[in-house]
Amino acid sequence: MEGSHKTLGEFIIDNQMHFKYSSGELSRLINSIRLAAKIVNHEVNKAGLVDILGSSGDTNIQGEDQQKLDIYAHDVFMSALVNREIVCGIASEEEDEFITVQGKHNAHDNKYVVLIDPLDGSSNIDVNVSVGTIFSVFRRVTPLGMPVREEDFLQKGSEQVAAGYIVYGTSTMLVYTTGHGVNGFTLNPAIGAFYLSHPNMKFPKTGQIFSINEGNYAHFPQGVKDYIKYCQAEEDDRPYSFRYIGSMVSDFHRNMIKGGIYIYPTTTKAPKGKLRLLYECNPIAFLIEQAGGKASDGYRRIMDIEPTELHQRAPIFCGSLNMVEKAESFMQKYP
Ligand code: AHM
Ligand code: MG
Repeated sequence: MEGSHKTLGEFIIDNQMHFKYSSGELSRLINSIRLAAKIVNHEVNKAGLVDILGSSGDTNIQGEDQQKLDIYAHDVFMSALVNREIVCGIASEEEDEFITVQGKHNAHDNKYVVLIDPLDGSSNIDVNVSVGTIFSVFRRVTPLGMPVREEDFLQKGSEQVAAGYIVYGTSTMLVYTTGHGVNGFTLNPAIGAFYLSHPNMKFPKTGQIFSINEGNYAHFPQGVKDYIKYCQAEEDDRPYSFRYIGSMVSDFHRNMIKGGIYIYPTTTKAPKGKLRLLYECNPIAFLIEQAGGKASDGYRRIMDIEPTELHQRAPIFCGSLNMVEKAESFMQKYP
């Protein structure tokens, strides 16, 4: 396969010239994420052994409770990012407030903010289903030399300079973009290196998979109900296959490779949607657009939404361009 001998480390160096402000910092930031991903991967892969390791006196952090893996992942990503003096602030789905990172000599002169969902879909861990990490990177908008402020984080998705995810699946993959296409790297666990396995990933323009928690059907807006009926109808290339893992990164990853749509709409119980705009929707939207797909809230581009709070939620329709446009056409009948 093309590029299969190239490691992520080599790829980052080769592509550094693409970065708008090419001082090497964004490369180092991606490198920090790569390192943290390997550490988290190691723990996630041992999740089923918690009791066994615990009884043999292993002091590993998850000894007490598997679910705490999301806190563990949060801590690993935090320290990987904080210790390298690249980012000036981090916001995590696991914490109410963003944290400020000071930089060398307390100078507040680091340029990037990172928003991260350290372990998305963590309710799947105890049943051995894939989980993921999602991250989003912006340049700060406040001047260097002062502590970051909320406005550095509350930027529209279109301002992202990088975004990506790690899927801890049958193999572990890191997929990311810096605005020059999407590339996927698969971890070779024997030697601990990520190899370029999926160069220049492209979302199929159309597909035959729809992913939505249909158990919530009664609570969906009419446009979504109508679209589901459309997917199920016996006509043209339909009915489509229904696939829903309940772990967004995995559902998204499958759809990007095979072609499909993932929807988490508003519901009467979650009138603003469930997924977080800054930690989940924006980074996924950036990847999708870079891969030729589409991400919207049913009416407008996800990356054009002006955020007003860190943990803001948004409905999302994302995936193959033609499928998202079709779903939007159903939504737009009910403005
Ligand atoms: P989390 O951030 O609490 O893990 O929730 C996000 C997850 C997504 O990965 C997944 O697609 C969705 O929640 C599933 O929600 P539901 O169980 O309501 O279908
Ligand atoms: Mg999440």
